[in-house]
Amino acid sequence: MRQLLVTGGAGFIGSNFVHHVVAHTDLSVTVLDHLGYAGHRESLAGLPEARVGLVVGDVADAELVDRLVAQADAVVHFAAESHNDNSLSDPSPFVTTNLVGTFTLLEAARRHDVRLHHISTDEVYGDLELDDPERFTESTPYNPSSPYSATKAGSDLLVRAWVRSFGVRATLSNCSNNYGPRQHVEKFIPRQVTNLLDGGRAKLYGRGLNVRDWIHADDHSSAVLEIVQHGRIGETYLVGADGERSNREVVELILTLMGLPSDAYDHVTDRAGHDLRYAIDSTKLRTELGWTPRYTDFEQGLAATIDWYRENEAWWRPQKEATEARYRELGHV
Ligand code: NAD
Ligand code: TDX
Repeated sequence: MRQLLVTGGAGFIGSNFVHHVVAHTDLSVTVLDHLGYAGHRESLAGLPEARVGLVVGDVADAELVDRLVAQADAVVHFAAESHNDNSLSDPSPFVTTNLVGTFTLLEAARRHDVRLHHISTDEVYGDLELDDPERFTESTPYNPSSPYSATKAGSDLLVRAWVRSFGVRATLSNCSNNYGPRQHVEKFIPRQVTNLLDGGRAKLYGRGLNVRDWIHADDHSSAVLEIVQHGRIGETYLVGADGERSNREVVELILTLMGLPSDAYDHVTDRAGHDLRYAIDSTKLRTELGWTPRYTDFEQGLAATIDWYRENEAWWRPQKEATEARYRELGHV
């Protein structure tokens, strides 16, 4: 394997993956990204031009995708509309990118017999009660709640069908909530950090009791690389780092790490259909492929992430005003 095609590689997790691949392998990467509101050319800055190229285009553009897939030894498919709140106000691009985009890649992978790894989310499984002793596993039934998670669930099922019916060489992974550098300021952690850097307040949906299972994006990247190189075709691997925390705990920790009173946040209008809790059991990935996360201390990873936003205002500032304007329209302020 020499050449990867990485879709969505100018987004949050995709760009972290490209940085990870460059640092830890000899592989070359072509990024396919339409540079929508969540994609940033700057997220690939500093990477060696000889090893990383960017093609600006759409994953649902069959002709372009066919050409790029034909040139790749493997495809890693991150491109998606990724934000639940956006999917509640306008689901349409979620259907086009997440479903039609994945279909388009699968058809190209089928034509050219190129291996494909599909990136997905734990949200396809719906949510858990706070006191449920079980966590999501590879055999948990699908039960998505939002238009975002429904389109991700649909894309997973397309991949599984293309493996079974057409022999496409694909693997899947479903990961929990990522944090780290280069995450769009619409997402929970960067929104709070940049609000506070601007002298504003942290914003907690509802009572803040919802639980997310946090993993550093670099640990997600090492898991994906492991699966691309050693995962079994047709298999799904759950990716998580035992990082369950309530949103309120996370906000309080951010405030404390930034030297502010831990109660300096507002409760704002809750998200419609808000999933209560996600939790991943990543035993299969750990035992079968020997993967372990590096960022086991959430507080340390969060502090480093806060520092990244403090030091990289030029990266996030252009997104901030439009994002908060959208949140004002949605009432989450
Ligand atoms: P993101 O929104 O930061 O990045 C998505 C990238 O895809 C952007 O660069 C965007 O420009 C690109 N893109 C979107 N539509 C496209 C299209 N039609 N054609 C080409 N490029 C397109 O999202 P992210 O958080 O980095 O998520 C990446 C993937 O990981 C998604 O598939 C998401 O479902 C999955 N995932 C995310 C998380 C998380 O916590 N963020 C957790 C589990 C899984
Ligand atoms: O301002 C906020 N206040 C708040 O309390 C925002 C933006 C969010 N929240 C809450 C909602 C969620 O319970 O924080 C939690 C995390 O919210 P998001 O960052 O929007 O993430 P989530 O909806 O959990 O989905 C994320 O993880 C799974 C990613 O956005 C998805 O792409 C991924 O599939």
